[in-house]
Amino acid sequence: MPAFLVIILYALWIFMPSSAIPAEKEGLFYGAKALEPSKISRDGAEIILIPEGEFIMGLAEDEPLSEKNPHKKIYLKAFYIDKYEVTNSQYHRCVNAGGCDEPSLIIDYPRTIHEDGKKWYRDKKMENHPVVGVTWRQAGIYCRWAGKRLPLSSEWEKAARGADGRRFPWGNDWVANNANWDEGGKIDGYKKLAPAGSFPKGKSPYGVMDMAGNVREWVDSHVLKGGSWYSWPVSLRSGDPGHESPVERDDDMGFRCAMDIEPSNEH
Ligand SMILES: [Ca+2]
Ligand SMILES: [Ca+2]
Repeated sequence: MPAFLVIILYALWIFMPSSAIPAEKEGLFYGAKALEPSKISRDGAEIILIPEGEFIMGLAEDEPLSEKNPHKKIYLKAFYIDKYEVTNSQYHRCVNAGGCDEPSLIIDYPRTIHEDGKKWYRDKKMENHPVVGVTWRQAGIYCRWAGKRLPLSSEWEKAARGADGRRFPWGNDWVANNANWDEGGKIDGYKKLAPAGSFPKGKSPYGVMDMAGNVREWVDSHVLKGGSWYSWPVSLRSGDPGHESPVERDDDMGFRCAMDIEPSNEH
């Protein structure tokens, strides 16, 4: 099928209504141990518990290209994940502590998010914006510095969409102002990056923010998930397998970290 037809099919499909979502049943236990639903990790970031259990990963039968990535049930142990995308101020602290290299962008890049492509992440006005211009390796280094790690693709997807196979973090139907995507700023209010957590109505069933849009996020497998301020809705679907980028870093590429329930460095 020609590429433009695939794009048109995607565009039509995204606006189709869909069926209701059943309630989910999961426990907040790890073995017999009750777990805190959220807490603060070493870098000061709030982390949210994603409970043990199965979830539906991938694309439903009626979604384009689902034959390559069909719905399947995946079991995951409980884990924690950052509530928000890692911000410039968080990343800056790691740089100042000598744990991380500075992020970087090409100054004259046409989409650049700041007039000074080198210093955007030091701008006070952008402290709470997600850090961008970080490679997969830099993202992993930050997470380890913070006592965490990059999420598995499956963990990221469960944290985004819950257990019930919904298309978006908030439900099955596309809602144009629940996320920061590429609409020119007139619908969601942001032409480029938004501060982390700007879309509370777009939160996931566990309360994780910006799992659709704003920055697409590195996961453990070198893939970027969730789409960005530069993406169309189809890429903001939680079950979209995501894409390896042809470039190592960009102004819409960021990340968040995950953490095991019992970190190996705790004794
Ligand atoms: Ca936008
Ligand atoms: Ca995101």
